[in-house]
Amino acid sequence: MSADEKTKKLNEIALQLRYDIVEMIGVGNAGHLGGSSSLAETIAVLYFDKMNFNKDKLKDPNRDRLVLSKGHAALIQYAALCEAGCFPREELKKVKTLNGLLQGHPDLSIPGIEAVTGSLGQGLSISVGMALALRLDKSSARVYTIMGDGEQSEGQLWEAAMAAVNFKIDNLTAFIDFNKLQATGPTKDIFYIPDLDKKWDSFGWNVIKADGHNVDKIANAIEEAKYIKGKPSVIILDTVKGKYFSFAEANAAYHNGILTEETKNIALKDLDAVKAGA
Ligand SMILES: Cc1ncc(C[n+]2csc(CCOP(=O)(O)OP(=O)(O)O)c2C)c(N)n1
Repeated sequence: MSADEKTKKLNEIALQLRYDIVEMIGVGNAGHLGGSSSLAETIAVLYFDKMNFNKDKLKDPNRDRLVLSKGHAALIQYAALCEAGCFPREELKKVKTLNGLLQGHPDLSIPGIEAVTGSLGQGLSISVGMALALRLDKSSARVYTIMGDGEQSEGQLWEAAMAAVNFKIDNLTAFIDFNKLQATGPTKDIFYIPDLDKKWDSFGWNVIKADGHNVDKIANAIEEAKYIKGKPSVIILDTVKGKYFSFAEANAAYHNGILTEETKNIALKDLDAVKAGA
């Protein structure tokens, strides 16, 4: 496959993941549209290009692990696991129902999920433990962790950040979904952490910045991180919360907003327009 074909394919997958998110939320239900769609390109690149991930080898000791520390954005991970064939499509219609496989936050009962998350701040600690264990096993597998920018106010995360540097962990790549919003408004108005890049740098991490909606830039950043030895890397993704949904872009109301018949139709039209322009 040529580089251009790969870019096109990954953009198509990212778009499909957004269609899946809309399908999962449905009408009359709340769902994390904003923080899921800001990650569509990153999740597409990880599962469908960069990670050693095979739906038929979910317990392979050498598989790469993805820990979604911002577990409330589970819909984007469910969409990718579904597109990869980990469970039937019918499950998408049963999200958050009593008999459904897919619950509001990632759970180990779901094929392909590596960690239970949702209580913000914990994913990096889990990932540091995983990365250390893989190193002890002399495995070539990598651990990927996705955090939110609002999540950066969680203290446990900084403890894990220091531990990762102390243990010279270089089989771990973290991401920050820098979409500038959290649940109820702008991150800077709720808990302002200026110079996120300098903070991570001062903690001893290799810091990379990337356009979080450009699949090539994301892929390059992931590749660059792989070759940094003796310390972990963090990729700060410049993203838009609610990307491609006209009513939800940069709108905190759609952190976990309800879709009506009308907004669902607008959402589908927005995605159709992206598809037509692609
Ligand atoms: C420990 C903890 N405190 C509070 C919450 C409730 N909560 C869920 S999402 C969220 C906002 C997270 O913001 P951010 O990390 O920026 O996520 P994004 O905007 O990318 O969805 C909060 C406070 C939680 N899940 N865990």
